[in-house]
Amino acid sequence: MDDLILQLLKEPSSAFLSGQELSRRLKVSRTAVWKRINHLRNLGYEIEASTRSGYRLIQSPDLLTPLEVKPILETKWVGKTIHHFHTLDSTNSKAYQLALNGAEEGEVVIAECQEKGRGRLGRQWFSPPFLNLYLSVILRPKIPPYEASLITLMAAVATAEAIQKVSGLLPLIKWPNDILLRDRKVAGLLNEIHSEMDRIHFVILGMGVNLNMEEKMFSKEIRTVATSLKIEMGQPISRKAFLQSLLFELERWYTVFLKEGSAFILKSWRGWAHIEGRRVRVTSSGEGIVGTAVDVDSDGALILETADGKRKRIVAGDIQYKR
Ligand code: BT5
Repeated sequence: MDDLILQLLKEPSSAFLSGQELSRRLKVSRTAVWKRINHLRNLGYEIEASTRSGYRLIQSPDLLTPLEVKPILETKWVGKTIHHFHTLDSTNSKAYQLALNGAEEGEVVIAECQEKGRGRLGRQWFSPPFLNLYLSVILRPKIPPYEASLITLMAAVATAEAIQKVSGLLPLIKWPNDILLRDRKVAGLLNEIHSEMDRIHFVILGMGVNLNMEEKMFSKEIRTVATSLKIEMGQPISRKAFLQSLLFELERWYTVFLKEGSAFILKSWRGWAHIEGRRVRVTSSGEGIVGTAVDVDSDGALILETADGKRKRIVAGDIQYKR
């Protein structure tokens, strides 16, 4: 019913809508309308009430509900269905469940807050409410499973591009899934795949982007390695506007990937990552290797040259840049 009330209050013709009119259109009592209006106020909607004229919507909060988001989306199919939650354990887990139950390509899961936001390898993603973006997109690409890591590279390119377009700042992609500003992590990606040997059933593209978090809100452990767009820009940013841009870039780059294949994605990824020739320490399966990054290959693996001149191919791991 909240969605319907907001829809009515947002109609261009409705400066004020009387309690009577609302109760008639919603088929509930005027007391019930009044209760829902109070509930919406608690959610952050500024609604003026006048005994003579009724209710008027003054301002909407920066919530990521379908009602707030869908009218501004510029995509053809990504985000046509948005599953919005106040709190979830993890948007990836929810999207995975929905996909198992037949959810379609392009459906998006958004949470205002995650209680068990997940990073890779059992790590956590700090996800406090109403500040940032935590979302998962369901994709069903018709590609072999070994190409799935290209989807991570594609999503990193789309995220970097959205960040640059919204903020004017120049992010750096750090292999395989971090987006950095001033060498600090502003966004992380967690992609999970459900497949058979030769066929992908679906990919869950999980994205966490720090938008309005302030430095003091980060825990001590990550304060020196994490940042947000607000910290970097010195002003708050509209989560809705960022989401609009992110989903637009994602749809665009995914379409490019399906049409053109990996070459175009890799070229663009290299442009955002500047990894060639950088000295890095790679931690992979508990083992540390130092070397010079040569490139990423067409499967998204990192190619590293060690001091003895040998080349190693690293499929999964974390890197640290060395000076
Ligand atoms: C990632 O893992 O970077 C993937 C993060 C993906 C989060 C999204 S949110 C929506 C979707 N649903 C989920 O449950 N997850 C996805 P990884 O590379 O393992 O990095 C995790 C590490 O980053 C942690 O161990 C911390 O050191 C650091 N970290 C945690 N929270 C952070 C934050 N909000 N901002 C920056 N760094 C953070």
